[in-house]
Amino acid sequence: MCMPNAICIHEEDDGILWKHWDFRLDQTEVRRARRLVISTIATVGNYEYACYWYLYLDGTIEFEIKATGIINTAACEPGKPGRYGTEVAPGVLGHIHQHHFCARLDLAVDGDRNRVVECDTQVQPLGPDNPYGNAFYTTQMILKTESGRERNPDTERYWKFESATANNALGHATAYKLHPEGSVRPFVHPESPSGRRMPFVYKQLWLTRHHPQERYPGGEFMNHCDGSAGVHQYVTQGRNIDGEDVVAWHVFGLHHLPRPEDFPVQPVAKTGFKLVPVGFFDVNPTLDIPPSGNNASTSV
Ligand SMILES: [Cu+2]
Repeated sequence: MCMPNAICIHEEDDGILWKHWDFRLDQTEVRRARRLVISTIATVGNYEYACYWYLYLDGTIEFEIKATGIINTAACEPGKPGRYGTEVAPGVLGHIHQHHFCARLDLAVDGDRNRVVECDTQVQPLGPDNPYGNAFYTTQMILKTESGRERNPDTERYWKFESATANNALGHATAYKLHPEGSVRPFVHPESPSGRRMPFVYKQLWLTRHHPQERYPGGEFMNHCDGSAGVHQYVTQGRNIDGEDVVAWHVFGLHHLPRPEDFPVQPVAKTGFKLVPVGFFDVNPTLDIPPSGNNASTSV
C-alpha cells in the first residue's frame, strides 16, 4: 500500500553513548544512546529513496538516504555486459551510474545570524618545530561572500557553521560542523546534456544568503531547464554571508556499481551527512543521562 505524504516518527536504541571502566576502582559507567528518527520514503518510478533525520542525545543531527527498489536494467548477451554495466543475472545488466543529492540547509545556529568557516588540517614540516613528525594543526578561513566550495580529502576539510552572536563558556562562537563524508566525484561530463542541467553537483557546498524564493539547487523546473537556473546562479549575486541568515547547500551522493546482490531487488545503499556540535555545548551534554539496566544481563 502506498500512503501519500506520510512521515514516520519513532525513537530507537543506538548502542553505547559513552562508557568508561576505571581500572583503579574496577568500576564501569555506561550510558546507552537513543535517537529520534523522522523519516519518509519517496518512490520515484523503479526506485525508493528513504529519507531519515536522526536526532541524537549528544546534539548530533544526521541525515541519511537509503536507496533501494529495482535497479535500472537492460538486456545483454549472456556473459557480455560491456564495460558500462555489470551483469546482475544471465542476460541482464545493471548500468553503472551515480545518485546526486543536495540538502538545502536553512541554518539557524544559536540564532539567525551565522558565519561559515572553512577548516583544513595542515602538516607541520619535519624540522625543529616538528622533530618527531607527528604535529599537525587546522587553519580556519571565514567565507565572507556567497560561493561554491569543494571538499578536500587531503586536508580533511570541514565547514563550521558558527553563531555570529553567541559564545560558549570558553569564549568561542557556538557552532556545528559538517564533514562531507558522503560526497562523491561526479563522473558525468559538465558539458554533457545531464551535466549542463545539474551544475550544482560539481561543488560539495554552496553558500547563499537566505532568500525565500531560492529553494531548489537545480532551479524551479530542472527536468526541462537549460541549466542556467539554480544555486550556481544564486551565488553570482555575491551577497555578504558573514553574520547573515545563511543557507548551506550540501551535495552528496552514491557511486553505484551494480552487483548481482542488487538484483532482483536492491538492499538499501546508504549515504548522507552529519551536523556535529563543535563548541555548541560547554561540556558533554549527556552527563545527566541515567544509567539503564538490562534484565537479561547476568553482569551486575
Ligand atoms: Cu543506483
